Amino acid sequence: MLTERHEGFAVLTINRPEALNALNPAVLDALDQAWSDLEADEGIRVVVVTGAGDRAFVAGADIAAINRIGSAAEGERFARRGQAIFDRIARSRLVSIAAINGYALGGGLELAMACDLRVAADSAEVGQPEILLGVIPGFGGTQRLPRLAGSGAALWWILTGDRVGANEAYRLGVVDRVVPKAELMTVALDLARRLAERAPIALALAKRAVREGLQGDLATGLDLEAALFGLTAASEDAREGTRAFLDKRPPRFRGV
Ligand code: CO8
Repeated sequence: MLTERHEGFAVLTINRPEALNALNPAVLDALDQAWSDLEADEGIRVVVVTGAGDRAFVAGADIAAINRIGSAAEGERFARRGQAIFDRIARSRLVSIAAINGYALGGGLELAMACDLRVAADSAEVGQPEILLGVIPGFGGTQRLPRLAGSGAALWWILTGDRVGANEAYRLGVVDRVVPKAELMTVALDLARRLAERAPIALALAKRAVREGLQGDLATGLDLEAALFGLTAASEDAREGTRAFLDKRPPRFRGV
């Protein structure tokens, strides 16, 4: 795992290019640890997640490790471990951007879908090919893909195992932007930089309102929104943001 810190944001690179960044237990542990370190760093508010090399974001969970699973209980433990790490990313105060630089398959697409925003290179290919190996997605794909693309497209991808190009993934709402491959990191880093300039409390609570709101019914979500709006409105950054607008100057947010 490579972590590169910038002003307000970090770039996390899954670094196992010889296996197209496949997620074995050691890579999952390293991802979990790297995320803990970034969450503990108050200077970091946004994380770009990408894959090393120019071929893959992440080509899935490690197939050799899946082959060694000896029982249903062991398989369930492996699935729960990956789910817990990805869910932590989804619930984190850190806003995450997946920069999909190539294959995002199986656990790789599941990692990208746990992120808040997805920018893909036009040459990227995504999919849930687990069924071709005799298993089903286990790191959240059966749940997050239908939430993004609807049940028809999700079932199509999961039942066929077909790989899909970045533009089709964009059409279905699975990725949010498609850019020429050479521009991918420039676009992702520029987005990270802009988000890191936003009022920190509002940034984290806006993410929470959308993410948690989607878990329940509309009335519960509206209650949550009102409560979180109250917290942002009472912050010093809200005084500063509104005063700066009235004074016709850029705001200076401090995260308080
Ligand atoms: N696991 C382990 N090694 C991999 C993986 C992987 N997922 N993907 C690629 N590699 C390795 C290859 O074995 C190869 O290694 P080596 O050079 O030592 O032979 C190296 O990466 C390069 O790959 P290829 O030679 O295959 O490269 P190609 O350009 O021919 O093909 C593909 C690229 C199409 C991406 C091809 O590598 C491929 O199909 N990979 C597998 C994709 C896949 O099926 N992913 C889903 C895996 S299952 C999963 O993610 C389940 C998640 C939930 C699990 C829940 C717990 C049980």
